[in-house]
Amino acid sequence: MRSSRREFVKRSLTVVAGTAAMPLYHGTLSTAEADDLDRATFYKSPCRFCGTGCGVEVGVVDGRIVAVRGDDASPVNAGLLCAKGYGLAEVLYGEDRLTQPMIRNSAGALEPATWDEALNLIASRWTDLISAHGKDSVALFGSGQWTIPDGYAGLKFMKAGIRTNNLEPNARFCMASAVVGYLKTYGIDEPSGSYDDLDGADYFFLWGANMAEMHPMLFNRMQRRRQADPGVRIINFTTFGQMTNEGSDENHLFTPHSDLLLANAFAYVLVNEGMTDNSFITNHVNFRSEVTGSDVAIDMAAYTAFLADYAPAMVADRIGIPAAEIERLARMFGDPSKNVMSLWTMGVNQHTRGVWMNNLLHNLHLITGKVARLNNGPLSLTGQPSACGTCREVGTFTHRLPSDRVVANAEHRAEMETLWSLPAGTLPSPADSPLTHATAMWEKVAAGDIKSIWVSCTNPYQTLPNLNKYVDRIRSSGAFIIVSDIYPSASTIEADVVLPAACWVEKEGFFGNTERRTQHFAQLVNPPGEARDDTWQFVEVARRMGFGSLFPASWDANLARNLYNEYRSCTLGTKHDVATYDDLVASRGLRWPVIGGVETQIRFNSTYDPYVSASAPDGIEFYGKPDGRAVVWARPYEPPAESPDATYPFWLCTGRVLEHWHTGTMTRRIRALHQTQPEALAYLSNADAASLGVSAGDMVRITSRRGTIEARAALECRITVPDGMVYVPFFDQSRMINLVTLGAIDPQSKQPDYKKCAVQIERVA
Ligand SMILES: Nc1nc2c(c(=O)[nH]1)N[C@H]1C(S)=C(S)[C@@H](COP(=O)(O)OP(=O)(O)OC[C@H]3O[C@@H](n4cnc5c(=O)[nH]c(N)nc54)[C@H](O)[C@@H]3O)O[C@H]1N2
Ligand SMILES: Nc1nc2c(c(=O)[nH]1)N[C@H]1C(S)=C(S)[C@@H](COP(=O)(O)OP(=O)(O)OC[C@H]3O[C@@H](n4cnc5c(=O)[nH]c(N)nc54)[C@H](O)[C@@H]3O)O[C@H]1N2
Ligand code: SF4
Ligand SMILES: [Mo]
Repeated sequence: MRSSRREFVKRSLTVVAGTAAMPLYHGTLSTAEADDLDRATFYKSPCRFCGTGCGVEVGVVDGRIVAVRGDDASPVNAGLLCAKGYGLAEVLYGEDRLTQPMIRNSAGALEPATWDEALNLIASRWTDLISAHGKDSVALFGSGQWTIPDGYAGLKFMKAGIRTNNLEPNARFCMASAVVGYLKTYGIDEPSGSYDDLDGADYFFLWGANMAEMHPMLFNRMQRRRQADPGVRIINFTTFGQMTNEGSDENHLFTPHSDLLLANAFAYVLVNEGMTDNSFITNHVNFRSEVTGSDVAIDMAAYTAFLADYAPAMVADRIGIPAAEIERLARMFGDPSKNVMSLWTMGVNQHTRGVWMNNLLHNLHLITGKVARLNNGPLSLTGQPSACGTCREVGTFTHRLPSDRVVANAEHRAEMETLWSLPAGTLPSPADSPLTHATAMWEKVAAGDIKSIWVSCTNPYQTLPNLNKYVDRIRSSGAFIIVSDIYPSASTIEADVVLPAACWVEKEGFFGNTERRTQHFAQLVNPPGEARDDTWQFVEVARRMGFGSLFPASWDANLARNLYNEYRSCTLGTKHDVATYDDLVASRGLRWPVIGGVETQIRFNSTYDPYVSASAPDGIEFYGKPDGRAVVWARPYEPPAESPDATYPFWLCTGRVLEHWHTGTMTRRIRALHQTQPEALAYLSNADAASLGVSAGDMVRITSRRGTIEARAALECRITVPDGMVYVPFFDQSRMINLVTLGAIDPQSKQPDYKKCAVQIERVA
C-alpha cells in the first residue's frame, strides 16, 4: 500500500508554456492513489525554491503531502509551476532525511544524540569560547532560504544576545552587489517596480540572467506578453547559449566581464543621440563619480565627457558585438514610445565590479526616465526564496539591522535597542565587534580566529569559492563546526554537531520574494523523527546561554507568529512596512510598503506609493536619498581579476541548470530531476573538443591556479559555449567545481565572482 502510494503518478499535467525550451505546467502532480487524492485538503504556500515566489497548493492526506499544484489565486504564477515546483513534495521524503541530532565522538564518528545533549553542548562550548576568546570567537552563517522568523531569531540571538556582528548569509554570494547597487543609486534597497511590469513592457533586456531555467515562471510571463503583442522583444545578452536563448528574439554573445563596456556604450548612444529624458534628469537625478574611492558630485557635462571613452566603435571589439548592433539596441532602449525593463541575476552580481554594473543598468533607466513608471524599470532577480525577505529586509548581514538600518549608524542601533527594550549600548558597533563579510568570516575560521561557526540552511563546503583555501585549514584549526540541514551534505560531513532541521511546510514560515512580496505559509505536516525548525534551534541555544529574555516563553505556542509580529514592529515607519500577520494569512502575499493594509505596486511614484510627498515633481520622488534624487554614476571599465592566458587558456564559467537547486541536496532526491541530470558535465565547444582530442562523454581535467576537478565532457547540447570557454554547474558533490573557482570579490559588495576565471583543460587518459 505505502510503496504503491509512493509511486509517482502524473495527473493531468498540461504543458502551457510558450516555448518547448521552458516548460511550465498546470495541473496536479500527486503521489497518492485516486481515492486518497479525493480526500486531500489543499493549503496555500509559496514555493520552497526560487526567489520568484510562486504560489503552490499543497495537498495533505493523513499528515503527509501527497500532491502539489500551482495556486490559481496567486498573482505571481496564476496556477502554473515549473518542474522544481512540482517536485516540492519529494524534497521532504528522501530516504536519508536527517531525523536525529548527532555529535562527533572521540573516535571521529557522528553518533546519535538527544536534542538536550546537542543544544547543551553548543551552548556550553559557545559560552566557554566566549569567556576564553571573546564574543567574536563564534559566528552564525545563514541563508536566503531561512524564513523571516529564522533570520530574525538568528539576528537577535547573535547581535542582541551574544553581541557580536559575526552573522552572515549565503546571500552574500548571491545578491550583495544588487543591494549595494540599489543603495548607491536610490539610497534604499530593492526594486521600484514589480512583476506586473512584465505584463506590459515592450522591450526586455536580459543582462546576464538565464531566466528560462532559473526564473521560469517570470520568463513565462514575458513569453505571454510576447505572444500577445508582436512588437514585444526579448534581447538576451549572455556569455554562452542556454535555454533562455530559445525564448528570446535576439541573443548577443559578449566577452565575459565586458558588460561594463556594453552598458556604458548604451549610455554613450543615449546621451549623444539625444535620447535622454531631460526633464526627468533635471527633476530627479544627480550625477556622481566614485572612480578611486573619492565620491564626488559631477554634472551632465562631466558625465558626457566620461562616456567619450565608450563610443561603440571604440569598445565593440572588446565586447564582441558589432558597433552598429550596439547602436541599434541602445536606440531601441531609448525609444521614448517604448516601455523597457532590464533584468539581471548572477551574471551581473557575481562580478568583481558587480556594484558598478548594477549602477550602470540603473543609469540607463534614469537617463531615459524609464523607472518608477508602470511597465518600466530595472529589476534585479533574486535567487533564493527569501533572500529579500530574510537577508535584506531582516538584515542578516554583519553590517545590517532590520529595514535597511546599519550597525555603523549609532541612531539605528539605538532605535533597535528601543524596539527590543535593551539597555543603550547593547548592540555592538563596528568598533565593539568588527564587521566581517562572508568570505572573510570563513577565512577567520580557517585562521583559527573564529573558533566555532554554526552553519544553518546552507552548504558552504560546496559553495564557497576557492574551497582549497579553506577546508584543510579549518580541519587543522580545530574549529567547532555546527551544521543544521535536512540531508547529509558536503558540510554535514565536516560537522562536530549535526542538527536535523524541519523543512518548509513542516513549520510555519514567511518568505519575501523579488517583488517585495511577503508570503505566509502554515505548518502542514510534522517534520520527520526529531527534526526541529531553525527558529526553535536558535531560541533554545539562546535560552541555554542566558539570553532567554530576548525570546519570552509566552511566545512558544506561536513562535513564528510572535517573532513575525515583533519584526513587523521594526519595519513600521521605515518605508519598509510589512503587512500584518492576519493580512498575510488571508492573502497571497502583499508587497511592502504596506500602509493601511494596502500594498505598493510601484515605489517612488505617488500614484502607488504613499511615502512619496505631495510636492514631488510629476509625482516621482526617490525618497531613499535625502534630496529625493537618484544617482547616475560614472563607473569605468575595470578588467576582471583573472583572464585566460597562455598557461590557463580557457574561461571557466559556473552556475546552474534547470533541474537542480544549488548543491543538489534537495533536487537530487526528486527522482525525475535527478535522473535527467545525474551528474555535472563540463560543456565545451566542438572546436575546442576537437583540438583537445575530446569526444562527448570523455573525462576532462579542469585545472586552475587553485585546484582541479574531473568531469565528463558535453558538446553542442542544450548548453552551447563559445570557443575558449568551459561551463560547469555546481550541483554535484562529486564534481566540486568550487575547488577551481576564484575567490576574488567586489571591493564594495564583497560578493565573489564565480562566473569567470582562467583554467586549462586536458583529456583524462
Ligand atoms: N533551477 C534553478 N533555479 C534557480 C537556482 C538553482 O539553483 N536552480 N538558484 C536560484 C539562485 S539562488 C540564483 S542566484 C539564480 C541564478 O540565476 P542566473 O544568474 O540566471 O543563473 P547562473 O547559472 O548563476 O548564471 C548564468 C548567467 O550568467 C551570465 N554571465 C556569465 N558571465 C557573465 C558576465 O561576465 N557578465 C554578465 N553580465 N553575465 C554573465 C550568463 O550569461 C548567464 O545568463 O537562480 C535561482 N533559480
Ligand atoms: N561555483 C559556483 N558557486 C556558487 C554559485 C555559482 O553560481 N557558482 N552561486 C552562489 C549562490 S548565488 C548561492 S545562492 C549559493 C547557494 O549555496 P548554498 O546555500 O550553500 O546551497 P544550497 O544547496 O541551497 O544549500 C542549502 C542547504 O540547506 C539545506 N536545507 C534545506 N531546507 C532547509 C531548512 O529548512 N533548514 C535547514 N537548516 N537546512 C535546510 C539543504 O539540504 C542544503 O544543504 O551558492 C553560491 N555558490
Ligand atoms: S519558478 Fe521558482 S518559485 Fe516558481 S515553481 Fe519554479 S522554482 Fe518554484
Ligand atoms: Mo543565489
